[in-house]
Amino acid sequence: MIKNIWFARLTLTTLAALTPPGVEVQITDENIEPVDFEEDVDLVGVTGMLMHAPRVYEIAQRFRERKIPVVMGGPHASSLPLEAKEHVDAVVIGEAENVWEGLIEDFRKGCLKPFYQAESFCSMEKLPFPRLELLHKEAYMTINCVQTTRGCPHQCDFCHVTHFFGKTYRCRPVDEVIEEVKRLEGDFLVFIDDNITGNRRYAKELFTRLKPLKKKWASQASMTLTRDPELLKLAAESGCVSLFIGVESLSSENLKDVNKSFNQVHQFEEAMKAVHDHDILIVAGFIFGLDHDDEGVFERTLRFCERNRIELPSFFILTPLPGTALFQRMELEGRLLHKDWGQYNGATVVFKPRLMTEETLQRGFNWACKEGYSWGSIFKRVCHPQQRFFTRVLSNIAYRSIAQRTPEGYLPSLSRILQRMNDTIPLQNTRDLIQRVGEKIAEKKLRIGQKATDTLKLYSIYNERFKTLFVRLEGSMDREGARELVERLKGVLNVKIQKVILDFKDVGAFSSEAIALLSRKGLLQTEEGKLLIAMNPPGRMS
Ligand code: B12
Ligand code: SF4
Repeated sequence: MIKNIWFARLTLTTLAALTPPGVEVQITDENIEPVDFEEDVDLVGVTGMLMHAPRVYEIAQRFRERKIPVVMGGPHASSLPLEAKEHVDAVVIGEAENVWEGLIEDFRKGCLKPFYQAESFCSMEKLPFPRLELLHKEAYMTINCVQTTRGCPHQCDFCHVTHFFGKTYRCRPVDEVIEEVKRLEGDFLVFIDDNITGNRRYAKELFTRLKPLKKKWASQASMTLTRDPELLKLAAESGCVSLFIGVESLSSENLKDVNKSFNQVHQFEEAMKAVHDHDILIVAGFIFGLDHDDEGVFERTLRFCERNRIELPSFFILTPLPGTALFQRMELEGRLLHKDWGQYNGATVVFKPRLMTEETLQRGFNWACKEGYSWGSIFKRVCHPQQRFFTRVLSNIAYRSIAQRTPEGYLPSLSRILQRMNDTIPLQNTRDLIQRVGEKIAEKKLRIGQKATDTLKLYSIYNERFKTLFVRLEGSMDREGARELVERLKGVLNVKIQKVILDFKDVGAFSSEAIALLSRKGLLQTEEGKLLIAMNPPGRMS
């Protein structure tokens, strides 16, 4: 099943292509086959992401026991070269293009250096085509993987890409990409770029040149793509059938925290629709455990995916990768639980979340993975009259088989309550509204259609550690709004939620009846009995 969605990384096929002629190369991808530790080889190169580090070190040790030198490269070795060096003979920091040949030369002369690092990023021109023929093609959905750019113009705090490539975005000459694509067998390929539309002009040229090849392709792009209708249209016309989009969070505060404010929450639904209108399947990435995530995040996110018919939701637990701004911050705040890299896999909690316990985050994530790929949820997301229905169903079945392996989870008990706490309350009566600054709005003939004031919005966040619910209110409050608020608060104060903090500063207008009700219930006073809202209304307030 997993084979149906698994494609090959370009790392080892790229290294093979960079290897000088005359050196025989063999590739083993441990995702699909075991390593033969008795293999007759002279030099071993190993790679891996952070979570693979313990296994990479084990593999290195087995070969070194046989006195076969081992070289390590890749994202992990590049972030923590000193650690890696303790387990291997040489470490390649960063890209291999400008150093691999020299390293092999040193090896031949018997003078392997401990570290190799190029002085600058490599040129993207005339890169050799990866040696895809060295892979077992039957083990993957496709081995047709091509890279058109390296890096990303953005710098999200949790992402390793900008740390690895610097704040550069390098594009290969379009001619060379087209030549590589033409040589591929079959009509489907994956562009393994981190953000294929990072340079719109380049992407438009690439997509225009791809059109006549009549291939179908999948890739990753940031949400900014959806703001350029011409680019999106070109992507679809050039054969784009699926995009991984990092949505990350439905909270603007979270996105701001991780330097991803270019994802605009209020545009999400429109953005998803734009992609679907071009018949492109969406694989959407969401991160759980960001600092403004409370127990309600799991259900809220899953319902968003169902409402927007996101074909393949991908949930991750926030994972601080060494070298990233996020890692630095977490380390400084003393929030890392350990440095057992094997568990830094995006599915295990390795830090102290701010508003939840570690257990709630882990169980909630497990619940979202399982529930998101339950038949009911799959049905809600894929049942609509668009093309490629079977692709949508089959890829969901493959994802489901992975999700099934997730350990048991549960929906945190407060999830429902928190969803209800956030439902907007419509304003029923504009009569008698008094603005915070002290004028009667009704006298100014407030129209009910006025966006800013015709509702009472609630933004609730629950801090599990302090058992406190924080509710920020925004808009206008009439008697019905106040009554509904009181009702909801009665419902939330239970064994788990012990304290509620209400923030009225963004409520622009109250009716006098609302004020009366709130103060009767003691909601307008601080714990010390001080009045919370200075209304200064004209006339007497009841
Ligand atoms: C394709 C891809 C995937 C595919 C992998 C498919 C597969 N068969 O493994 C999928 C989508 C499944 C995937 C999943 C994940 N991925 Co991923 N993925 C990538 C991506 C976009 C491209 C990889 C690639 O082919 N690169 C092209 C090659 C040429 O570049 P390279 O690998 O860096 O290799 C160069 C150098 O590093 C060096 N080098 C590398 N290894 C070695 C070894 C030797 C001996 C030498 C000499 C040199 C050398 O030489 C190469 C040429 O210069 C990278 C980002 C990127 N741009 O690389 C992220 C990336 C590798 N993924 C990353 C992550 C975190 C993940 C996940 C853990 C995400 C998650 N939270 O679940 C999962 C893990 C899945 C798993 N179980 O393996 C991180 C790794 C960060 C880290 N420090 O470990 C990256 C860097 C992206 C990021 N956002 O930060 N991923
Ligand atoms: S947009 Fe994507 S690839 Fe670029 S820095 Fe952010 S997470 Fe990384």
